[in-house]
Amino acid sequence: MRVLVTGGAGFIGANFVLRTLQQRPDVQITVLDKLTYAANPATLEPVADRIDLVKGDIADADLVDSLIAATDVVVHFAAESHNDNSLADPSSFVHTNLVGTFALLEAVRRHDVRYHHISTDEVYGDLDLDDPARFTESTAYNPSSPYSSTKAGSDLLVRAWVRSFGLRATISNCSNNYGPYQHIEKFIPRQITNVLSGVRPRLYGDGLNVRDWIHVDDHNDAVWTIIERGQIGETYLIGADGEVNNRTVVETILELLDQPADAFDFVTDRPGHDRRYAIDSTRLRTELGWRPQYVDFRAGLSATIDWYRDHPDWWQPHKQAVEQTYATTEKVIG
Ligand code: NAD
Ligand code: TDX
Repeated sequence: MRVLVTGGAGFIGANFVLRTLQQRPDVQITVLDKLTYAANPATLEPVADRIDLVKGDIADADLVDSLIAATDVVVHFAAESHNDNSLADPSSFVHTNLVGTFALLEAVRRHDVRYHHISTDEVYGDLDLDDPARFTESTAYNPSSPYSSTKAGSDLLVRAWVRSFGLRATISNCSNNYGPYQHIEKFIPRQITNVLSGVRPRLYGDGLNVRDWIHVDDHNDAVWTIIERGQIGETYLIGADGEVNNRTVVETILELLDQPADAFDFVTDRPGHDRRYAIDSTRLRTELGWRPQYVDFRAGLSATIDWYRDHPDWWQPHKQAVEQTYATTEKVIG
């Protein structure tokens, strides 16, 4: 089977490539990645001779057409993925998440190729802390940020291409991922590498916002489950019942790194900050038989801390620039 992985040099895509090579040696992988600031080519260096890595933009219709003509399945991870960046400048989010997805869909349509679309639970907006509800496949779309609205738009393009043109596509909407190779602009690796650098972790607002954490390997196993057994035209929510508030995550990181649990700062809140995400993944579990392997968040977090501690060469060269960018908007408030 020939698989085209867009965004395969980013966090989730690279973990997908590495795990697929380990577990499915017969799969031939081509990665299409623009190698933006979010990519770290070092992640794929150890497998460079086992994959084709094409540097290019998913919105480049000619390039995308030629690659899709020679593949059996497209797994579309490529995106601008960080909410804070989308608030500072949304333009690349519209380009990649909307125009880029459009170029892929048109090529997939021309060549009748199987397509799996990676998306996020953020398309559903947020829930109150005391709301017993969780997101399901039938929750109405209500995105809050430029990032989540462009992801929502890309999902809707896929749904329309399925209905109008009979595209052989599936969609998955997953909750917050953690694990190795995640860019240090994101919450968990930012705080881990802060503590490892002698800097205090930073919580937005009151720190009580809830995210539903899932290990990246569980996400990627679910993606393969959907590619192999998912029903064409359908959407599956991926989540591992991992709801935790941000303050608890920071306190756990501090404790695991032998620091006082209160050695963090509160900083200015993110504008429009979604309060809580929560996924009900019953459909994926009952219809397709998927189960998460990482059911102990503290153990998964501990392993992730070990990974960052053991791989300073992967993240240290980028730490100062990431923190300088945050420093332009962030103020300590307590
Ligand atoms: P990431 O930012 O770590 O990686 C994105 C990759 O896409 C990078 O390698 C980047 O170079 C590439 N890219 C960006 N623009 C491109 C373009 N125009 N053409 C080609 N490549 C381009 O993101 P991630 O966290 O790995 O997220 C991957 C996917 O999963 C995204 O679609 C995201 O919306 C989705 N998702 C992420 C999470 C999460 O918690 N990180 C949760 C649910 C869904
Ligand atoms: O320094 C920080 N302090 C802080 O309190 C950072 C970077 C974040 N936060 C908060 C904001 C969120 O409540 O932590 C939570 C997680 O923040 P992010 O890592 O930026 O993730 P989020 O905005 O929830 O979006 C993530 O999950 C869904 C991914 O970045 C998206 O790509 C994915 O779709």
